[in-house]
Amino acid sequence: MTNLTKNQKLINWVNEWAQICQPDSVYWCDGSEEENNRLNDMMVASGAAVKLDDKKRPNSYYYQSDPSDVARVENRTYICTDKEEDAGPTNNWMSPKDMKDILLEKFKGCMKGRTMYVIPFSMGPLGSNIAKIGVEITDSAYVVVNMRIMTRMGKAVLDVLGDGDFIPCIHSIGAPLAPGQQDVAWPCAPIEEKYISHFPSTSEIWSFGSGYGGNALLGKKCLALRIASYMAKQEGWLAEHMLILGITNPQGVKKYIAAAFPSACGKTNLAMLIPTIPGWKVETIGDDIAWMKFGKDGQLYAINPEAGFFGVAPFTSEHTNPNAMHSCDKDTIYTNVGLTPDGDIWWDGIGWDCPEGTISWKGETYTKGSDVQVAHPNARFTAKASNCPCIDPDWENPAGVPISAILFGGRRPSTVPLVYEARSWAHGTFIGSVVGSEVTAAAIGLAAGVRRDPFAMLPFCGYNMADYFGHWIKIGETAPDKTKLPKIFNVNWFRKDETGRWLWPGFGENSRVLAWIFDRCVGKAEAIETAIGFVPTVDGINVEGLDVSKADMEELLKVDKNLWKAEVELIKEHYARFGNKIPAALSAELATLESKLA
Ligand code: SAT
Ligand code: MN
Repeated sequence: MTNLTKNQKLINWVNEWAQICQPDSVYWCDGSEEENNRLNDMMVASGAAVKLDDKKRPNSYYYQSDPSDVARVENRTYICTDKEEDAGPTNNWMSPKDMKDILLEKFKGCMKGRTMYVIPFSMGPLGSNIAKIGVEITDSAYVVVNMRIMTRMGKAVLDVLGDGDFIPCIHSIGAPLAPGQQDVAWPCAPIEEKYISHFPSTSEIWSFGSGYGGNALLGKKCLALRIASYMAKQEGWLAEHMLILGITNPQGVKKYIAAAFPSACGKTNLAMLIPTIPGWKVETIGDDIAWMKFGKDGQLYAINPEAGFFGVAPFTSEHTNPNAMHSCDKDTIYTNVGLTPDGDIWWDGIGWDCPEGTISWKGETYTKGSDVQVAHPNARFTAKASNCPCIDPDWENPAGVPISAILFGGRRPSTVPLVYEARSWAHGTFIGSVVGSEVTAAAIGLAAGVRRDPFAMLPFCGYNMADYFGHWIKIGETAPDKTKLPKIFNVNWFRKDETGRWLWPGFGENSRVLAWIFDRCVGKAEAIETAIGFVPTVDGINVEGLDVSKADMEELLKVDKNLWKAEVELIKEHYARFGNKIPAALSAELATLESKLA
């Protein structure tokens, strides 16, 4: 029983699942600091967590996962719809009935010997008309303390919910304890028993067997992307795998940009970028997810549904991303990084040598010259957005921020120029539909190599991806004021020359490209129209003080017709996957590109 809510539907739902999962007790999370401290103390006492040195890393904790549970499991992630076609060719599919039959068996008694935590959470600022409320049931206290950072969580959410509807999210690590059985530090189920299941038509999430990241923190990829993308299609808005940043020019004019890149393309780095060009400023709204809706003024407004960053730790440093480094100075949960003998953390690329005696994510001891992998490549920090030094003053504005530009991009060593602008919303949709990049360490079970990752949504689209393309086209066609639609751009920080040398320095220097984009949005910067869209003139991008030659700049902005003809053939192969479901507007864009290249 709880006195935190009178929502009978919620209480009944929790009781029903308590009967199925048979936990020793049910605990309703109020989200208080006292509760958080209690759970942290409990996990330190049980050996699941280590409290880091309070002077070095105040209020921060360290976890090692089970070696089998280190990332999202795409091959165990399902979209459950009545018809397979509605999940589409890019999702694993099972019928809702078959999946629920399998999972109900698994959930039976799965929380024996454990506590069932009830986590009310809001994706988006409490009370925002773009926000959604979910309730996650979990048997993992690690999930509770992570959800407290990543979402608005606890009693305040129940107060806003009242007797309204919530998105039910059921999670178990799938490791019941027999009477007297000793627990392990990171309990979870074997890989073939993990199921990350989504039921879009009933807005439900059932996740079994994993305690890690997006498999277990169900507000993030499961709700805010897979379920929300389906809702967004029904309701006429956009739920996207995009960072949101605010950029201010030297005259004090501010614009907001949303950007989608596949994992491992530096999304968090771009969201927190420190411009190298004088007078410009970048501030962060979010680093992973954007929910966008048209406002009464006809502009597209975005909120970040999250409240924290679940960032990849390795190669985050004072050099690559000082703002991310300082976001995790305190109040942070570290998972699968190294633990140093003085109670600090370490990972590859952190900017200093690994201290002797550091404990690896697998519990091995590092000594100089040993080949111990200290941090897992997908090691993470869970940090509060409010601790980010460059957080935007409007990051919690319930109305969101008006979006002027949308960027797409991937890791493309050749063919794709540093930046180009779409001719129209439909052309921009085409550009988003063909985004491609390298496979990320955040996803296991995939062959390495370059893959298409449309809109960076491949693992996150809760319905048929071709219908999702169609939804994007429709958003453009039905926009309340087409002149106020964001401009769409493609960027590529990853161009190389034939010798494999990077042509563009990246990081803070990307502000030069953002400045060009900003100026395009206010009708200032120069561009030339090419077959693929508008490309900057060779001196269109400010390279003052930058060691990039004119020849390199020409190469970076070149549209090589032969390479693009080959690209067109690859795009046809990519589209073929969706058969005749590809929207006519996108086939037309492809035909236009082909004819412009002829
Ligand atoms: O584990 S998460 O899904 O939260 C992060 C990622 O895999 O991109
Ligand atoms: Mn992501």
